[in-house]
Amino acid sequence: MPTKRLVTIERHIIEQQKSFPQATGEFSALLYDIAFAAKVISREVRRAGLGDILGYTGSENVQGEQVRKLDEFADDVIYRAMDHTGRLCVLACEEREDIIPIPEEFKCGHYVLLYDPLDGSSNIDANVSIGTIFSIQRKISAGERGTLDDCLQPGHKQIGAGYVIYGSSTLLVYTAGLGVHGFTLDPTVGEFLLSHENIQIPKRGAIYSVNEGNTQNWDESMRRYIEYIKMPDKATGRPYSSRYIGSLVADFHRNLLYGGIFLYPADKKSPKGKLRVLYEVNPLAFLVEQAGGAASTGHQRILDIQPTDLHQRTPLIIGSLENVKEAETFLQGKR
Ligand code: AHM
Ligand code: MG
Repeated sequence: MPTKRLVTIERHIIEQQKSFPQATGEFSALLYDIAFAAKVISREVRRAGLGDILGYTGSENVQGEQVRKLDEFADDVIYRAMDHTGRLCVLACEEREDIIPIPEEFKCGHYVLLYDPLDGSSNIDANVSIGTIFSIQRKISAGERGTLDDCLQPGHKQIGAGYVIYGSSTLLVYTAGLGVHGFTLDPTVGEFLLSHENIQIPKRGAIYSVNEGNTQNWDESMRRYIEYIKMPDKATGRPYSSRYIGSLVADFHRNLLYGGIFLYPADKKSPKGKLRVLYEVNPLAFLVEQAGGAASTGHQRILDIQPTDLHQRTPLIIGSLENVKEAETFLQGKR
C-alpha cells in the first residue's frame, strides 16, 4: 500500500523556497515563526475555560503567569515570537491603534506582518472555532525601521498570507503565491503536518454565509441577491444552504473546501462594511484567488484597494468565482 508523504510545515516551506532561487531563507523562517506562535496560541485556546477549574488564583494561574483574555494573549505571543528575529521591520494588528515598531535593541528585516491575533473572539466562551489571520508584505520604505507606508500597501503586493483555525483540530493554511496549502497540528508531536495540498475552491458552491439579522440595514440590491440565492441552484436544482458561524476564518475555511459565498456588505449601521482590510480581508482575498476563487467589495477587486488607514474597513464578498461574479451583478444594479 503506498504511504502518503509525511511533510512537516518546515519541509514544505523549504521545498517551496526552492522555486525562488534568489531567496535567502528569511521569508521561510518568518512563516515558521508564525507556525510556532500558532502552536502556543493553540495550546492556550485548548485550555480556555479551565482557568477557574485548575485553580487560577486571582489574576495568576498555577504557573504564576498572569491570566489574560485570550485575544490579548494571542497578540502578545505573536509579537514576542517576532520582535527579535531580525526578519520584520514593523508590525500592525487589529488590536492596536498604531503601527508596532521593532524595539531599538533588535535589528530590522525586510518584511511587514499584519495580523488579527484572534478573530471571532466573541465565540470563545461558547467553544466555537476561532482563528488567527496574517498577511506578509515586503518593506518598501527607505530607512532602516519600518513605517506606516510599509503597512498601507494594497493586497496584491502581499507575498504571503494565511490563517490558523483553532477548531476540532488546529489547522494552518497559507499561501506564498504558489497555491494554498493546509497543515493539521498533530498535538502528540507538536508538528503541523501537510493535510490539504493545493486547495482549490469549487468554481460554484451552494452555501451562502451572511448575517441575515442585518437584512433591514441592507440596501435593495443586497436584499434582492439574497432572495435570489434562496431559489433552487442552477446546477443542482436544490436551494442553497445557509451556514454562518460568525467567525470569519471558520466561515471562510468551510466555503473554501465546499464552495460557496460569504458576504459582509456595507449596511446602514456600518456604511463602510465591518471587516478590516489589512488584517482580515486582504489575506483571505489573496488565499481565495490562489485557490481559484474571487474576493470583491461588490464593485472592486479586494486586492486592488489602496488602503489609507490602518484600521480601514470594507464590504467583503468572497468565495467561489461564479458565485462572487453573480453577486457583483446584483450589487452593481445589473440584475
Ligand atoms: P472581531 O475581529 O471583533 O472578532 O470581528 C470580526 C468577526 C468575524 O470573525 C465575523 O465574520 C464577523 O465579525 C461577524 O460579525 P457579526 O457578528 O456582525 O455577524
Ligand atoms: Mg477580527
